[in-house]
Amino acid sequence: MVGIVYKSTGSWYTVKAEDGDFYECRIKGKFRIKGIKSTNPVAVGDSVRFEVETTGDDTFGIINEIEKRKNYIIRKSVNLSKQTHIIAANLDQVFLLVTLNNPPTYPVFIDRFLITAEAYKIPAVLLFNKIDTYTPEELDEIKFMAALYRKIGYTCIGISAATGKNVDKVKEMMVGKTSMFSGHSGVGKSTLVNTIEPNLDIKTKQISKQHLQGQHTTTFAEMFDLSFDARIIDTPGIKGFGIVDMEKEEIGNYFPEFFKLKQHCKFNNCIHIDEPKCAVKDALDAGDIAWSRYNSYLQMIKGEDEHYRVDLHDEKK
Ligand SMILES: Nc1nc2c(ncn2[C@@H]2O[C@H](COP(=O)(O)OP(=O)(O)OP(=O)(O)O)[C@@H](O)[C@H]2O)c(=O)[nH]1
Ligand SMILES: [Mg+2]
Ligand SMILES: [Zn+2]
Repeated sequence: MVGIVYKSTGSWYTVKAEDGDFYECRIKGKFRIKGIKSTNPVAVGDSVRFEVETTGDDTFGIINEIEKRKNYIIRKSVNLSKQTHIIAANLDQVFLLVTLNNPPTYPVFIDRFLITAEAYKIPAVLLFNKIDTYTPEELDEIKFMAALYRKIGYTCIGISAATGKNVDKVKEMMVGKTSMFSGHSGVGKSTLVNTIEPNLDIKTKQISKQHLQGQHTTTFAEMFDLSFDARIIDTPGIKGFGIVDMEKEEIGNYFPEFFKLKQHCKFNNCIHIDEPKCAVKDALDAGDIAWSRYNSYLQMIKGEDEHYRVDLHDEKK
């Protein structure tokens, strides 16, 4: 049988077969995909082949093949670790939820996420959530960030999952597509899914527990069919976003505003650091490229970890 993985707990996979029935599946013993060393060989969104087995009253599936992925979002929990994790596969677009505070989302994290999406040509949208909570000064900061990313070409929308503000705009973008919500824990991913489709009633963080930073409310990625011909993957919050398998020379290609200028650099293999007559550095000096972007770029080139938020709880792998 053929189906799509809707949920993965690491040992069990919920697969929706073509006929619409859901099966709880396991994977065959030593099953591994060639070339990818990830902690999860099968990810939400994967298209799989499986056989149904029945023992006594139990019916379950055995996944024995994964179809080639159109794309996927993969990350390392820290840059130096060899452990990689495929967050989801076969996506039409990804939404990154960003909050200014509670929790803070820093540009370095946003940029690492965007670069990974660019590498697989997955359209990415930034959703600045919780706009109902900001002071006028904070709103200015959000507007500044949104303008910065819009200039590069990313769609940015200020939303409130709590009040529903601009959620219709998000829904419009989702029609006919498989999308994913990503971002730090507590930015409101599950709340937004609930606002979009109230009858799903996904568990979200209770207000009284909001101070417990680093506690993940959503613990496994899960896909939901929505009533308006759309699919959404709700994911657990991520703290850091380690870039996987990118050559130094290639990273600049995934910063669209750098890539556009590359042809004007003196050297065609310019990595925009010490080279003379570098169009990217010139644009930086002229204020046409944001320092925060260049800073993120340098960090990725040097292979440094982003600065993680101080967090007492260990991140879920
Ligand atoms: N004021 C306000 N609160 C919000 C908004 N969106 C989410 N929240 C609150 O933020 C808290 C965290 O929301 P969740 O939806 O659980 O966050 P999450 O991103 O799913 O978190 P994880 O599952 O841990 O990754 C909850 O208490 C929500 O009620 C918003 O737009 N405005
Ligand atoms: Mg959640
Ligand atoms: Zn250059």
